[in-house]
Amino acid sequence: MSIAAEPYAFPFAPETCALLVIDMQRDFLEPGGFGAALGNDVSLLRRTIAPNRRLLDAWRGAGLQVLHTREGHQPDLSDLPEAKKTRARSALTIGDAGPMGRILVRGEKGHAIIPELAPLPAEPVIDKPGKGALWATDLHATLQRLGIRQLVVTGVTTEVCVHTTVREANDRGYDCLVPADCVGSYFPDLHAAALKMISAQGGIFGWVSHSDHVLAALSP
Ligand code: TIU
Repeated sequence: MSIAAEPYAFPFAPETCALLVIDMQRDFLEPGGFGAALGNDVSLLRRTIAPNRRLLDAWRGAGLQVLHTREGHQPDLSDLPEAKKTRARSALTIGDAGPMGRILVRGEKGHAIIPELAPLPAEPVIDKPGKGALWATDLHATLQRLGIRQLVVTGVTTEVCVHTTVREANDRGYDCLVPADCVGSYFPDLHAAALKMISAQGGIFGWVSHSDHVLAALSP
């Protein structure tokens, strides 16, 4: 079975392929959240909700593995390196009081996954302190235990947490497919460049496709 993709068809093996939904959190996506408070146009991210919802429904319907991630830190910020705190500084920074609680702190309202894409009880939710989902988490061990070798990676933002995760996963031997309509960025030029980087050079980090092609492969 294959999925139409760039730079060439993705050799889809459903039983060993997981859907990994990155950081679809209220603070990044909701009009009253952290991203919006910084002046970002959250509609650029919100356009990914409907295609993610369709993909999630089909993926669950096919009985395949789903995992979710959330970016965030312990309330005492003991897992927040000074480098990340400094680099993320804007009008608000990690740990500050934001419109939906403390920014990127676990347990706060803004840290939660948006209700439209709420995880089911059986779906692992990986809390990650970094941009990549494989650093300082048990995601790699979890995927190994589940027998997963391929990832369909969706979520936000394309050039930050999605990209870092795809790079980390590719280096660990996972084949990664990114459906372009299911990932989003506040910066359209960076989104486009990030997608090109994944499939360039013969697919140096992975494959880029569209959710329609993934759905077609899932339909009976
Ligand atoms: N999830 C994620 O991408 N976190 C970010 O901080 N993204 C930005 O684009 N800043």
